[in-house]
Amino acid sequence: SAEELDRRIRAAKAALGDRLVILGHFYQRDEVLAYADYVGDSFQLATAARERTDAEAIVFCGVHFMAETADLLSTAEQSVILPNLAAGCSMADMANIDQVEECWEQLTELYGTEPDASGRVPVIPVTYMNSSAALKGFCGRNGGIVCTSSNAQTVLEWAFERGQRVLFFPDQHLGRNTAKAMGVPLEQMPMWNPNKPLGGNDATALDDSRVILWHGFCSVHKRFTIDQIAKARAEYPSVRVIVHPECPMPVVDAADEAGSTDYIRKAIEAAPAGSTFAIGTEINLVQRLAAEHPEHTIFCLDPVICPCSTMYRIHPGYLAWVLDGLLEGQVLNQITVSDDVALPARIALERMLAARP
Ligand code: CIZ
Ligand code: SF4
Repeated sequence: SAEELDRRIRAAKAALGDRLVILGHFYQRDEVLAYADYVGDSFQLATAARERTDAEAIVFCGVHFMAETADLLSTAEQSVILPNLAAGCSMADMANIDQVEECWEQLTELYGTEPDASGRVPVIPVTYMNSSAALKGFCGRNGGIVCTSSNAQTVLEWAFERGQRVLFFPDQHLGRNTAKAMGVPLEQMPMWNPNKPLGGNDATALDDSRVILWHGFCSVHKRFTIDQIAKARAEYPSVRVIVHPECPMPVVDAADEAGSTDYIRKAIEAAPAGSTFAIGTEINLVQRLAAEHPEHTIFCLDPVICPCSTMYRIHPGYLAWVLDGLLEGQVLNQITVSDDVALPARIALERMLAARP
């Protein structure tokens, strides 16, 4: 029962004390976040993992790539635990290392490896944080870098200083929305479809390319539509519409603003009381923001409650199970990134941290 689980989780937390840290992503359900020592987005949580070197066990209530990132940034003595191994991310799964290597080979054939007159290499790979450690490692090995939804523009600027073009994966929407805001024309953003030779793109599109977009998307954020925005504006003429940059381009264009979770939170916090917000991002986060800010009217653009289905796979039962394991000296569901991947992946993450203004 819920009471029984609550009792087990609290008892384990009390017994383990500072040896345990529980991290909870913004998109987790409230029943799980009730036990989290830190709540944040994937990058904030990875940073928390790095700061809590006193904790032997890091239990990550989020999805697989986030637990991997926590393992990359934590010490070798710490173990990272994902309460349910089936909590993946459908977007991260849309680009696997074999497909990316294959793409890279074809792009190298097409563009060669020679830098241009100003020393810029033909292609710089950029991976969104929402990707496997293997892809972060790929970027580390090939002159590339990681980005988050908060620093995507800074990272693309970094990449354009060093490369003639960017290969951006896995999220086409974040890549397109960010590059468009920087003035890159849509014609110079061909899409790479890993299922077709040369991405199924004609060579001309690839010749003129500035950003080659991978064919990935977030199944939660791609649900938002311009009709939902029109409806919100009709109902609340003064509404501020803020969407996440993982939303499709027409939705980002129709919104008042687009930004990361952190951006959305800060915008709400800075607004005068009595403001109305329509938010295009994951429902658990939107409902929590609404509960935390009774002085505003805050609602989700999508009227159909739609959480991230893989985030939802973490529930208190799994949390209680891994904590009981720790009490018995067992590390269940440990996430480890092997050194051959971890070393270059850390390089790509370090480049991102250094690129930050
Ligand atoms: O869509 C997601 O999963 C996001 C934005 C995660 C994160 O924390 O960056
Ligand atoms: Fe992946 Fe989207 Fe879920 Fe985030 S919200 S974990 S990007 S499927």
